[in-house]
Amino acid sequence: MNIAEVKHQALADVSNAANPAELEQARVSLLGRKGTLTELLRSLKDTPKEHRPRVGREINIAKTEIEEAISLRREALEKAARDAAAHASIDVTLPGRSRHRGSLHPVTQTFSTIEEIFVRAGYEVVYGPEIEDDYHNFEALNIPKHHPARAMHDTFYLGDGRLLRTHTSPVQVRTMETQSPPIRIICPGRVYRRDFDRTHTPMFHQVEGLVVDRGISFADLKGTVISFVHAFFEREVEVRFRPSYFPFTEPSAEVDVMSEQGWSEVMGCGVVHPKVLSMSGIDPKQFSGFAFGFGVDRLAMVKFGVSDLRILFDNDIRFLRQFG
Ligand code: 2NL
Repeated sequence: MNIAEVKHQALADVSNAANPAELEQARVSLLGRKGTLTELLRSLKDTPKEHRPRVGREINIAKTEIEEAISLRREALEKAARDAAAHASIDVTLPGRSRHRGSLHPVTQTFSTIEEIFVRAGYEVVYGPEIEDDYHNFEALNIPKHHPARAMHDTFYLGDGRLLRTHTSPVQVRTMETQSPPIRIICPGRVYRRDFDRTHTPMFHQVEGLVVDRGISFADLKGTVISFVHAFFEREVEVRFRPSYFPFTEPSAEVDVMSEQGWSEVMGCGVVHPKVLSMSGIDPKQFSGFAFGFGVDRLAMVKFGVSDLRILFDNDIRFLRQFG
């Protein structure tokens, strides 16, 4: 066989090798000690002297080409073997592993729902400091020193006259001091009281609302509260108003809603006490207002049917994942 024929046959043998063993067999029979190409090189000594350099070069070029073809074929066969093995071990019918997406905390979700409802009704959302002074947390709300209502608030005092706000009312007081009616605001935020059991945590979340304008009455308050409760629970839950007492409103009421667990108290409210208006620079002869306040955590509990408030703050991922 001449060089061209040997090369042609060699390349055919290489590409016909169906697996690594066959390829190795082809390599040995071409390049091995008794291989076709080796024999060809050996026959060089019988070639006339003047042709040897050219023929030698041609044989070496053919050898290099064959070696490259073997190497490429080996890679292709090995890849095919790997793919086959992988395919055999992967069950494409298995369900995928689910990825847990993070989600907002139920209290954060509840804040958002509440804010949306009131913003849609034309209210402004106002935030204020969590560290307050005695005046804005108590005095301005008609709760003087030694008033029994102070004991109910279980205040955390910082020892320098400052305190952790027990409600977000001081934000509303500051708004009345700096703005003139009409005022329509809600004040969401963290508040603090020294209280800890199934239904109380020392830090909780509150939203208070305040409307001050000409001719505001208890009827406006009642309509607002009922509309809010229906929007929040996404159905026309039964609502009842019970007479109550707060130093900062007169008359005052507490609001209950009917739920799976029977009547649940969800908020307090009332017509702003004229003294509270005048202390913050609003003339009670020209203006009147209503206010309300509720615990966001408690409202979230009633809505989601949770019975122990403390689990909202345990950060147990198994609990939180249910609100994704
Ligand atoms: C409750 C009761 C209430 C208010 C909060 C308020 C604020 C100002 C003036 C008058 Cl600046 N009132 N807030 C009024 C009635 C009830 O909350 O039980 N909250 C958890």
